[in-house]
Amino acid sequence: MRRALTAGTAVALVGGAAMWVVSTAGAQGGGTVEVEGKYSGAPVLEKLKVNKDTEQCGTETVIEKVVVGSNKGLAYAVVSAPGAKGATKTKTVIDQHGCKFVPHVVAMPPGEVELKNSDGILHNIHTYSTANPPINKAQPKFKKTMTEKFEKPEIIKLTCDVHSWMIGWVAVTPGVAAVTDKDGVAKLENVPAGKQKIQVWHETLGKQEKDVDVKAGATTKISFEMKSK
Ligand SMILES: [Cu+2]
Repeated sequence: MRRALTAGTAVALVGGAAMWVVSTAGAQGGGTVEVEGKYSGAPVLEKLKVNKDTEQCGTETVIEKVVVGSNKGLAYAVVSAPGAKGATKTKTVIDQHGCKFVPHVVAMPPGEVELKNSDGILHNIHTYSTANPPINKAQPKFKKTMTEKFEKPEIIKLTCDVHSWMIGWVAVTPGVAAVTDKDGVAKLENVPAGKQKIQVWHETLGKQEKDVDVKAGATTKISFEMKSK
């Protein structure tokens, strides 16, 4: 009787191990979604004369509202797969450099963000948010880094009250997300195979949603086009 029980336990363990192997293979069995954003209109750039902190800020700046690259590629669009959970990412860093937020748009999982002040002048972090507590904090010239937390999914506008033209965006997304580069391309890695929704957001052009059928171990390409409002 005792022997039979032992044998039964061993079989169950082997069964458990086999299932574990299968589920690991499933987690790695995602695919890549390559998203290409297009905008057929002209870039929208607002030039401004600057008369303060000109040593760091320059005497003219550009507010980039719609940035269009080669082949009509739309830059700075946030692309995300809300159905792809458990995104891991290295620490998110936003620098204040040349009196601009660099990068202009970031996508990050809920958690910490490091705000750098490489200009070495007074900046001020002022966020506009509803799900996350708003931040309105001076970052004096001697404070090279500040760490803040955005724990709730939301698109947060970042401004500086010292330099009115400074605008940045932080897309806090629980799923896999990326920002389109200067040619309008963003890659979402490790998206689970099968039908997924892809959400697109642009600061002045709005939102779109696309369906994609993700193939394990392969790259699926999709595109979207945004129009001026
Ligand atoms: Cu500033």
